[in-house]
Amino acid sequence: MKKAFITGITGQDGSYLAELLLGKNYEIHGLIRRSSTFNTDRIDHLYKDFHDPEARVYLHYGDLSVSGQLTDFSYNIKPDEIYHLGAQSHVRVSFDMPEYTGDVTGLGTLRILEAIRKTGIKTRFYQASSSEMFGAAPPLQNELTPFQPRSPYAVAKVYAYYMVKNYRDAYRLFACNGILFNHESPRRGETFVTRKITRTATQIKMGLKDKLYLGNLEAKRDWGYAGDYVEAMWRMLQEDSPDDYVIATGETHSVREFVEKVFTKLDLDDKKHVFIDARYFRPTEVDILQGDASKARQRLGWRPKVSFDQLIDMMIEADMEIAKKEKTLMEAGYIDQKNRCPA
Ligand code: NAP
Ligand code: F7E
Repeated sequence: MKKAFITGITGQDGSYLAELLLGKNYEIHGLIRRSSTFNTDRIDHLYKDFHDPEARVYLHYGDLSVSGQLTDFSYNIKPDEIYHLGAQSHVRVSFDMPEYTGDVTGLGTLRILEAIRKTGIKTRFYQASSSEMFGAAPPLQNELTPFQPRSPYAVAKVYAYYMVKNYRDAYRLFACNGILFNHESPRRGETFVTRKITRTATQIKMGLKDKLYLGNLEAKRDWGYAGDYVEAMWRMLQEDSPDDYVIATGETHSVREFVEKVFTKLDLDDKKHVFIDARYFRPTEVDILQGDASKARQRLGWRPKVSFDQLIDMMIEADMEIAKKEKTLMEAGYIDQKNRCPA
């Protein structure tokens, strides 16, 4: 049985990857942060108490800002594969917390690479690199496109990307950068734009809310489905030699187009419900991302399976179920109208 160590296992990608690896009979170890409320919603369905003979998911408390612990985990677990997905991953928030983002998203990667080097364990390493590194570079972006990062998050990811390359060259680590373009799902965090749209639009449909506040509607993104993208991560680590790969659909759509599609599918008029709030604009924006994943297609045999429209349908369907439950609970007086802090 292969062993995998996943940082960021409680996040969107971590949960889909854990599912995929369990299906391939891996033993899974995940790094989780202590939180004052439960933060394991996305993986609760995979977890079995460690007394259960069928338990194959083990969680370890830790933090990417603490290097000694990461070294201990590497040494004690000796994973065959490490998927490093943990990060402060919100671009807008990275402008509010640039130092923290540099520490967790940038140095966090170095801390794991150092843990591998110092312990000398034989493992394969996946780095969650990002299309945000391309920033202002014109489309179509591929592995040869020079980076032009436009946020503290993107700069931190560029640092991590080059550290991975350096450790691969200097210490012969089997380390890969997956340069993933935006990928979404019903498990996407609610402050990322696609989920914010489907979540609020379905609440509007159920009469729970009336308004959706957004920032820049003209930005364009290459949006894929997270379930498809974690398959690419795994494939990279099964190759004979380590390399870097762009993972994308090759299509680009504006935030406005996403809004219009969602509201039309729900038979709602977006002009009546969608408003612009300057708080959601970024000091520097990435105007357009559109990836060229030819290398991954040819070498890994990877291609996206879920289309843009299917992704939207999937997210609307899941959020409609949540909104219906919320409505029932509200009518029974169990919850009040749900307001969230902005991000
Ligand atoms: P996500 O949902 O925001 O998950 C981030 C994960 O990192 C969570 O499990 C979070 O734990 C954990 N984390 C944050 N700070 C940490 C710290 N200090 N110590 C330990 N763990 C910490 O992100 P995602 O969408 O799954 O993305 C996974 C990775 O891919 C990230 O590195 C992201 O930057 C990168 N990426 C994402 C996309 C995308 O479109 N989704 C595209 C390219 C690259 P909590 O649950 O406790 O917050
Ligand atoms: O923004 C615009 C916003 O926050 C997409 C992360 O997973 O993908 C993600 O980063 C676009 C931007 O994702 C709102 O200005 C308009 O142009 O969903 P997002 P992101 O910034 O592209 C990359 C690849 C990652 O690596 C990151 O970890 O939508 N936008 N109005 C808005 N965005 C948000 N969040 N909220 C709004 O109200």
